[in-house]
Amino acid sequence: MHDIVDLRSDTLTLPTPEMREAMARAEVGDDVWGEDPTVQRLEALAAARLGKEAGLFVASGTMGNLVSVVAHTQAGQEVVLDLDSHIYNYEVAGGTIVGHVQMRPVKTERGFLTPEQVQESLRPANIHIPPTGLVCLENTHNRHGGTCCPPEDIAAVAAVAHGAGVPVHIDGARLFNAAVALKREPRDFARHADSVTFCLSKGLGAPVGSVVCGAAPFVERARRVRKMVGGGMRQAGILAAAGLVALERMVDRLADDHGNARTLAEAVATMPGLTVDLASVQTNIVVIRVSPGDRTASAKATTELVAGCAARKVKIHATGPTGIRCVTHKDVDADDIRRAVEAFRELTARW
Ligand code: TLP
Repeated sequence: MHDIVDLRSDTLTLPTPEMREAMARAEVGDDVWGEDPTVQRLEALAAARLGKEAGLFVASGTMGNLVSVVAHTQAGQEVVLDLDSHIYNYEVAGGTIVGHVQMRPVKTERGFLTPEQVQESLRPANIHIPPTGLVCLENTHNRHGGTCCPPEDIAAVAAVAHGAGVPVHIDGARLFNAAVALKREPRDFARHADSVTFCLSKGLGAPVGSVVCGAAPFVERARRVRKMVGGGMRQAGILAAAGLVALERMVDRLADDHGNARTLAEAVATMPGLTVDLASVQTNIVVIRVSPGDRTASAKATTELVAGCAARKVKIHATGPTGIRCVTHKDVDADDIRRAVEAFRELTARW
């Protein structure tokens, strides 16, 4: 039980005592000089978990995706990705600005490009047309409610891209949630992709950082791009030490977060004026539609719901005029979920 139930994001997780301890003791050096042993241990462990040759510790998921997009592509190429993807919507057009690539968003059913959609999006060789330089996937999918894409589906998409000589990047900010939910190894997902970014600072609880994994030459290019965007960090082992604890200790417990999300979703789905697509609740995200009346009434109800929850010390996030997202994580327990359900119940009782 916590004083405040914070369901706004799993990015709000606080480092564990073990992480703080590891940070205090971390052996460090200048990582730009290649002399930080703790960063090197984290990069090696991450690469091993994902079955890749090398890893690169970066400041954030956004930086991981940016350096990957830029390292894979050349200026003037096109990147095929889902319309609702984080890279397209929430990363401040970094790939376009830094890498000079054009984004080609494709509307998908559940956030995952199909092999047919990738096939249709590949550009023919023609003097007028930007060549396709990269396909990006997102797993789990944030805007679609934490849905998982199984390794077999990734393989099918990658086969089409690779057939045309186009690399595949996975924004796996929450890849470990997908692995735990589908009871598969992280490397099963990564195997079909040329690069994967995953975040240490979401459900895994580390204070800062993500890791990009891929083949050694790709990671070397990504390392140069990281330096270019100011991400060459010095005694970064202080941060990497927490990341090691995250990878070694915090993966299996993600199943608890998934159970809590399910409990919350099933309760909310029974409440008047609230809708949850229970099929999409596969990991730690619950996307709620608020529609007790017409659009204006629903938007007002959404604002009131967020404020009413806050007054009950339950923090939730409005993703749009009539959408709410709740994310479970290690700092939300079963009692907290009961309090959140109670708050929703009181606030919707008279709708
Ligand atoms: N997502 C954050 C916000 O930016 C929306 C959140 O609270 O969910 N890929 C995916 C799929 C993400 O969900 C996020 C963060 C990122 C990349 C970026 O990671 P950071 O925040 O470390 O730059």
